[in-house]
Amino acid sequence: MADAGVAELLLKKLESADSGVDSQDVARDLSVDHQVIVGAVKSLQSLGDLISAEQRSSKHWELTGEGQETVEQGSHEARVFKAIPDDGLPQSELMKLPSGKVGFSKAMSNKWIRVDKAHEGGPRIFRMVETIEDSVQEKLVQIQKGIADEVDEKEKNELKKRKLLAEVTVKSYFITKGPSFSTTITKQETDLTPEMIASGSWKEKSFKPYNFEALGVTLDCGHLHPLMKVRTQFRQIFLEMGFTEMPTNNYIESSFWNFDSLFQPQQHPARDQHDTFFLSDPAVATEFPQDYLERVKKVHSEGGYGSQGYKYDWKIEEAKKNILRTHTTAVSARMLYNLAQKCIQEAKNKVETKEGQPKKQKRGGKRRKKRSNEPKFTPVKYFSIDRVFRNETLDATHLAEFHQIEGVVADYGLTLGDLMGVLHQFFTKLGITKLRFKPAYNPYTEPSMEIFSYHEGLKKWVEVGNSGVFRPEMLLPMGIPEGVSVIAWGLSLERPTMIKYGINNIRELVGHKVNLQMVYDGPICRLDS
Ligand code: FB9
Repeated sequence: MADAGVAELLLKKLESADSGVDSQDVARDLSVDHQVIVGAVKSLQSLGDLISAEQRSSKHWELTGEGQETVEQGSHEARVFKAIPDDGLPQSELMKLPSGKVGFSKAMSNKWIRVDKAHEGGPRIFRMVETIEDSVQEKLVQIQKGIADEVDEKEKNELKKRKLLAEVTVKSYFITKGPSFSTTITKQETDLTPEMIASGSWKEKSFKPYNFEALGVTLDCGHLHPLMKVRTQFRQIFLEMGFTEMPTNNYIESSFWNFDSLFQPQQHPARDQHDTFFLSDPAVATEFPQDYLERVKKVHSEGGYGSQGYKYDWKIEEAKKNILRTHTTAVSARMLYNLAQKCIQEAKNKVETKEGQPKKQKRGGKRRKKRSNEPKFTPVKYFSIDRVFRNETLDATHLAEFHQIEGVVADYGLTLGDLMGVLHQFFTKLGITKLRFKPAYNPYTEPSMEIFSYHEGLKKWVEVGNSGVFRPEMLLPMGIPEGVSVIAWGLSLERPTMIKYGINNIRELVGHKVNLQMVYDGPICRLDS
């Protein structure tokens, strides 16, 4: 039966009803499932005030399957009584009957039967009475006939305990005529067409009210992983701060760029196999800027640029080892080296150009003072967000890899104050305004600071990153001009993502156990709220 037909039948019943009708009664009268009537009620409600419907719930007693069987065959105890002949029945035989176990104990407690344990051949069951009254069956028959009120609550609950009766809650609607009641359903237009406007026919039509609560159609499309959503938000923050993204598409890095170029000594614990993944093939890198490599070797082993160095025998073999990069700071090192080389080359080109040209004399004035051929350094702001790998102890919040977020600013005369300032600006865009800085140590930055933020929810200060000023022993061998300083900071992508999406175990966020529905259902990410 179509819903429209059911809806019209419902209206007809309502018209002839004194006050209202119950949806369960209508379903029974029309021999349809109750949900069909519920659907008709919803569709009539969407048409306006044709009807009013108030949700109701009522309880009634219903026989269970076993209860129905009891009505037909008697209670278990009655069936056991009837199965015992005048000369009795071995107890072992009686227990094999379908109603044996349940019926035996009930018949004993009713004193309908007795056990003769001394009987030859083993315990034997005998009747104790000529006839019985099966009150359980009688009560169930009364309830089935709809005269349940004659059975008191205590008895009903007893039958419920024996799983012969169940109390069923039925939800229904009490339907009454609405202010705009009518037995006919006017088709409601869902579109106002140009033709209606041109002809004026819209004036005689009824339009379906706009449902502002309706959800949009679920698009069958791809879904971004929460990490990628948060990465996009961080990328947006860096871009609006004027930062340029670094090329991080090399997970494999030489130890030279990952450690040596950062003035991290070859005996540093972070460089051993407990903390770093080494490659077996290709095990070593072969191409390095030789002049730069020599300067790095010298600053490690003998010092230089005002530093005493580490005074150890620096080995190229150690620097050549290929690893999975442990931080994206390796990329920052490459970028800063390339930047320095570009400045040096430009300075050379400028000098060569000058040497090839006739010197221009100012009219009448003195010759301009010869500019130094010091490379002219253009300030830069770089960022990176990509995977890094560490041979860490795994736990609920740490895996052997994570995404590092790194910001780098290079300019003349930058100080720790500039670093604090850029950190305040960056974290404010994450909605983090209360920051504290704690002195720390990194091999490649001095001074270094751990960054803490006050977590209103946890009511405590939590670490939100690390930062520092790159050391001269790192920058000067690259060729970064004197006077230029580089400030940088880093944090992870996973930690803010887990906090934003309420994920406690990192394995729910990444890895083979991830519930893809979490990816589908994940809301958009707004870091600032
Ligand atoms: O991300 C971290 N915590 C964090 C970050 C954001 C955040 O956002 C909230 C929603 C608002 C919440 C928490 N941390 C750094 C701190 C801790 O989680 C720490 O236990 C884990 N750290 C990682 C490294 O652990 C092996 C996070 C990761 C980290 C640490 C340091 C750097 C990068 C990532 C760095 C650096 C650096 C320093 C100087 C110069 C250049 C780079």
